[in-house]
Amino acid sequence: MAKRQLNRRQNWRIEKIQGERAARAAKRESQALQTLEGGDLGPEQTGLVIAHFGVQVEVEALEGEMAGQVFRCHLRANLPTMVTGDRVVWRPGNQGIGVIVAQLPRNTELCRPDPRGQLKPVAANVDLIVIVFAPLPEPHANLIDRYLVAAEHAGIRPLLLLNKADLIDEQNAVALNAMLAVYRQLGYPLLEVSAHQGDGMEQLMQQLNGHVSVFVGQSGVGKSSLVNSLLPEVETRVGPLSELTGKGTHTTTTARLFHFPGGGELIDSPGIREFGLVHVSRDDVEAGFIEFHELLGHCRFRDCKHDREPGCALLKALEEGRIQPQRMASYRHILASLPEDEY
Ligand SMILES: Nc1nc2c(ncn2[C@@H]2O[C@H](COP(=O)(O)OP(=O)(O)OP(=O)(O)O)[C@@H](O)[C@H]2O)c(=O)[nH]1
Ligand SMILES: [Mg+2]
Ligand SMILES: [Zn+2]
Repeated sequence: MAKRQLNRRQNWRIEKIQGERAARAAKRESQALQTLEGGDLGPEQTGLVIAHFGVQVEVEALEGEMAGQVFRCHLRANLPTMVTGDRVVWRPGNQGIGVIVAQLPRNTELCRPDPRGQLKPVAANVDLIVIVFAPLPEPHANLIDRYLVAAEHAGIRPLLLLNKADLIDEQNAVALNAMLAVYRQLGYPLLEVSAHQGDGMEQLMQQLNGHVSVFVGQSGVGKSSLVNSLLPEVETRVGPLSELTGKGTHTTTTARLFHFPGGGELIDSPGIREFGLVHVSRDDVEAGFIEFHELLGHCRFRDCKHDREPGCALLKALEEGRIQPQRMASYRHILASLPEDEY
């Protein structure tokens, strides 16, 4: 009991300190904004958010003589949260600083829950989600399936990318190939590359050319290494795997957008520990499993939970091998993790 009270008091203190810190940052921000607004601001123009840091974002000018230049921008009050890939209306100020006046509508929005389970957009206006995995850190099919559900939900095309092909060996090949076979059979585009040795990188480049893509996946799979290999003039930070756990060490901390010389953009995003899907419904999850599409609506009971109901079209397909056991397990795992009311 005493311990719990102490924890509550500690929590309260932490929240108080964090609240004060946020208030101070907001005050500094509004003072900076006032100074800027009081000075000479250039005309309103469109820009592209290429990275964001707490309350400030980096905007690339898209128009006029300043096109291509990057400005650190403050946000006018009451604007929604900006993410990498957002198009905005902004006004340049002095010394590479500017003010964002408005956010332009997004075509697409890739979201994921933050550690508190609140839904946060991570990238805007992308048309290709590149789901990166590798022999090491050990890949999880369930995480890939979660990304596939999120991609379907957001209406964004997925591409599966196995990086570190140079690390495929006798020990991991069987399990890896079995996993790849599952996705090939489902018809998902899949590439095997090595950022280090260059294998497959040209095909990857072809797939990305002209698109706005975002690299997602566990920490340590080599997303930033792929960026460095695709765009040699970019030198984004790469970090080793933990010797203790074999997992990534969360090197990239903010999503950042890069341009391809021939057109198209690429967003490198921070790796994640796990990808909860709290914002989707049971229907959304089912819609994210493409092999279910032709079966849904064919169960005997309209509210079938595909658990052990008689006359279930999904269970029958599972028995007949038209649904792969790994995918059914993944589906159940995702459903079990949704909040109660969705389940
Ligand atoms: N063997 C091998 N190692 C690679 C390859 N690509 C990346 N790595 C290594 O994998 C580790 C992690 O690479 P990063 O590029 O930092 O991974 P990341 O996905 O960006 O990680 P986060 O930023 O933490 O999400 C580094 O030690 C890289 O050198 C590859 O093709 N082959
Ligand atoms: Mg990285
Ligand atoms: Zn059913």
